[in-house]
Amino acid sequence: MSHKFPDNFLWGASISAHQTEGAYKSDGKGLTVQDTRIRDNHEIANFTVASDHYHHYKKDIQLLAELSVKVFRFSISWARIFPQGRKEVNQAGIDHYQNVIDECLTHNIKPMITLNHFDLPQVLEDIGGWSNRKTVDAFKEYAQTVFKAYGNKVKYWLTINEPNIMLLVDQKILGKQIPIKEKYQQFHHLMMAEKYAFKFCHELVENGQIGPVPNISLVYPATSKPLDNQAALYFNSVRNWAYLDFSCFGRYNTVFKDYLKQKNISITFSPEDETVMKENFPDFIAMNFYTTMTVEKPMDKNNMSEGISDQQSEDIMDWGFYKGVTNPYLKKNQFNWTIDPDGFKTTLQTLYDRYHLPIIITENGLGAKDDLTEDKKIHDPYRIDYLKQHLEQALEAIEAGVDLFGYSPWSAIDLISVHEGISKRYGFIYVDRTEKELKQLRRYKKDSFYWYQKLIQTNKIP
Ligand code: BGP
Repeated sequence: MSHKFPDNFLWGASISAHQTEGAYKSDGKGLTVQDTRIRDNHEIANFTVASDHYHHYKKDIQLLAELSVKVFRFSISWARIFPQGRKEVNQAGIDHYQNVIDECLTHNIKPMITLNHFDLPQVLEDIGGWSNRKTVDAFKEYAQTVFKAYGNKVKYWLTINEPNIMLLVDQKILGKQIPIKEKYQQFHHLMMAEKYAFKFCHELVENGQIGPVPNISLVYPATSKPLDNQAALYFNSVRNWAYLDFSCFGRYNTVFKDYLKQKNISITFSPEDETVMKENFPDFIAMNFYTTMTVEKPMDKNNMSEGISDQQSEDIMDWGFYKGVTNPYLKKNQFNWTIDPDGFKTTLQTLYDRYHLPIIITENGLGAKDDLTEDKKIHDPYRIDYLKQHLEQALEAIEAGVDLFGYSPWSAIDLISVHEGISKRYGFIYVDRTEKELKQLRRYKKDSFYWYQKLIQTNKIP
């Protein structure tokens, strides 16, 4: 075996709009739930400035071209296109992404666009957000508009980033607790919105390809006790498979349905749902992967609640079903997320054998506190190490038969972490966000930039 990645492998790098763009009120943009989210308002962590990618996009794409990436995953801010969520299109918003796409194409980089990444327009949130079926109608209008505007230039599309995490696991992302009765209905509305995205992409974009974007963390049982295995089955079904089974098979799995039944929750379907969900399917799966999780069957109701607090942490608690525990066999990063490259291979194999669809990794990476040295260097061997270990496993998965056609890690440039602001960085490109730099936000290439560049150019892990 050559231990090289396939010749046409899509190497990429990823970002999202609200974590990088800034310019939160510029050129007619409406506010989003991320702009209004209550959080530490310190300038350095501020999403309203972020990495000011809105004004630096040319420079950033030029750097990505130097990195040699073949694909750039970014999201469109819905509120730039429709400041009121629907109806009146903001031409400046359309033009902005047209320019970003053209800049990518000039450098021979394929754009891969996420329709929505955690930033619902605030006006829609004000009418109940995803609880209100009208938000699905607004999304349909938005998706059609975007496909019509850019479909002649963009082949790869992603639907809505991580509905499984945003609604079922980690409410910190939205900065608020959604009442339990509403959360599963919201989830269903998101699932239906995605089905319409599949439908419109296939109708409006010639040769267009579209995929769901789950965050998958495979769940292990803490011991070989049958009840711990059952806990893992339930958490796997709720966290990982509820979303993808609906996308790829057009139904919720029985374990998820039983989970809802035991919680006395029912989901309301609209008359057209049955047809739309069974007729529209993805072309590939875009998977975000950071870690794996370990659970046991909870036996003590003390301190147990329905809510789950942090996406990857151990403090998952769901009485009657599962409880997160430390996995003694895995190391952790500075922010307490476990590191599990072997689990990455297992996840890829599990995913491929379950859905039989091509897979591209659209997020994987290490969040860390990076230091800019006096001579403007960033030495990040820990990031290189993380990426290397995961890519070795990705290569093994490919050699074992998994149809993995690309890898687009998180993140292209430094951005504002959802949970930790700018103190947690992921990028290959450092963004100087010290107070005195807030106007310039200068970019510097990290050691990992040169490492990844070499990897892409040789198709081989250095
Ligand atoms: C994913 C999100 C990203 C990203 C990442 C890391 O779930 O899609 O937007 O931020 O998690 O999370 P964090 O920023 O909290 O480190």
